[in-house]
Amino acid sequence: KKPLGITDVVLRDAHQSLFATRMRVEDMLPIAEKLDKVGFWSLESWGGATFDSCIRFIGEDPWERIRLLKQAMPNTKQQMLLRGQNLLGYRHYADDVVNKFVERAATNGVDVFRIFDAMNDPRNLETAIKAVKATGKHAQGTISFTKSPVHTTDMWVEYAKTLEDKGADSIAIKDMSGILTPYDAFDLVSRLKAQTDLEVQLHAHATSGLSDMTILKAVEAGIDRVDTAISSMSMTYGHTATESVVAALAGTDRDTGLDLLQLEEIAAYFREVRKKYAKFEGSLRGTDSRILVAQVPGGMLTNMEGQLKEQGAADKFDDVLAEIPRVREDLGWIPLVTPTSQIVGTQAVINVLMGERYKTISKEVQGILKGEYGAAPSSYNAELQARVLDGGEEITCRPADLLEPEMDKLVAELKNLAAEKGISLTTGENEIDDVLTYALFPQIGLKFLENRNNPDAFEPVPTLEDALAMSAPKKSGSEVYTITVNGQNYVVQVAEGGDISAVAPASAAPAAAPAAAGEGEEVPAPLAGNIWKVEVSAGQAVQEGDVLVILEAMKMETEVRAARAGTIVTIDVSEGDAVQVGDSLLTLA
Ligand code: PYR
Repeated sequence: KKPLGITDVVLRDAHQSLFATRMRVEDMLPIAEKLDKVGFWSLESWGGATFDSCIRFIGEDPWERIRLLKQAMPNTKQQMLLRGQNLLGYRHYADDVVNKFVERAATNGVDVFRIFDAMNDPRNLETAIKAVKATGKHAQGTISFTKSPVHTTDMWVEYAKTLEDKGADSIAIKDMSGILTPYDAFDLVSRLKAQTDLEVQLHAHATSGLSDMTILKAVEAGIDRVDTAISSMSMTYGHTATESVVAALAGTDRDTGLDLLQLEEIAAYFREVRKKYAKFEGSLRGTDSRILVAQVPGGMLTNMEGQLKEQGAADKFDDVLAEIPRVREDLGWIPLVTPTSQIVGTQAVINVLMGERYKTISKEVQGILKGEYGAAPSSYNAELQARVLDGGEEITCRPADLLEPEMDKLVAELKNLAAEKGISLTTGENEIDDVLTYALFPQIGLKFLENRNNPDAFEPVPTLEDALAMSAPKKSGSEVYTITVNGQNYVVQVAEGGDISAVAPASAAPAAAPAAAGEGEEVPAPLAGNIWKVEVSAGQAVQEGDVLVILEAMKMETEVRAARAGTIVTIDVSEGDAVQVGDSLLTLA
């Protein structure tokens, strides 16, 4: 008998995929004791986007979260997802930051580190694997599974062997898009078991409807462990239900040994919790076969929907889904997983919204084409790469070899900023954790540290009352209008028969007034986002193609360039401003 090990992902990837990573630690702790008694091989509870969401939206210290979870579940290994040399951010960090981050994560409560690289460049996992080994914790190497004309099972097996040589204790097949078919899984797992000495674990998303079948065939091929999510937090953008796998294998030689009744109590708890987060849920109700073509991971789909809504372009969803594989091909068939999912997704949105492919190339796409993220599985679109390199050289070494140690500089930087802004930092044994927060997210991290004890600076705590009010059906036959009175927009709901049934001030700012004739021509924001940098000033002469403004939109930096030569007349925005699509950034004469 060889019981199948289960990693339940309810505390991390389940809510990341189902409701945009919004679950708060207050909704985790009440069930921790029960979770701790189940006998999971591990519980995935940290990493991925949790860190980002904690400091950006929720206003919760992610370090405190992992400490509380570990304390509340002393008998269960806590597992995190780490983006290799990117840690939990969107760029490569110097090795000393990777080492310190891993050491602090281990000290604060992480027992298993699942380490992946979005390019599947093994050099990008090297430092993190070594750092985990140095702490005595479990280092799991990861195949970021994807399909393309250049990916083969041979390639995956070779990649796993390389990670084994680099010291990985086990290997995860990370099927973040849910596109691994049952028979391919059987083949891949069989070969990994035969050709490496590693334990093998499968992480599959349910989005395309394959995951239950794929898990079963992986079990038949002798897989050691699988990821699942408690049933009330399973399926659609998420994962196969824990209880389904437990029931399917009960009485077989792969019986998980887990108790369905115990699991049912946990499922009942999360069924109620989930209701509060309704407004963050995506619209998918069952299986999405578009995934099989576009290969968009579950976690990314909900984000894309949200981001397109923010851009006022929800109707462009299908166009963007079709553009994604084309961008992927241009970038050497890289897998789609953070950060490449965001990088490719955002570029696809830009390409569609601007009506011309690569009119603007995000800084991150430029980074990939320059080799800053490592080697891609296949060659890049040569023309695009040449345009970005602009005569420069592509990086071919391990990108982090070019990065100077950064910890000392970051410590000093944060100290100065804290003094300047009157931010009180953590003192004592956890002191360095604030520096790591700042290192991973310089802007958002600093803002978080500044507002750590000010809940008003973050999203309000979701409540069941708010969720219910939101989902109340609109009166039948009523219409909603936006009207403008004295420059203020109001949303008015008019019932059948003409009675006004609701009035609320609208939050959207009125569109910027067009510049008077002779004052030049407005340069509008191509995307909704925040002004990151204004690169020009009034009176300045610019050439066609000069960068005018850098916009942070959809987590990427997008340059707005001059469409023609001219002189800047006015600057209409400041750094840090939020802008909507079409808002005037500046005027050019
Ligand atoms: C993350 O890094 O957030 C993923 O879920 C892959």
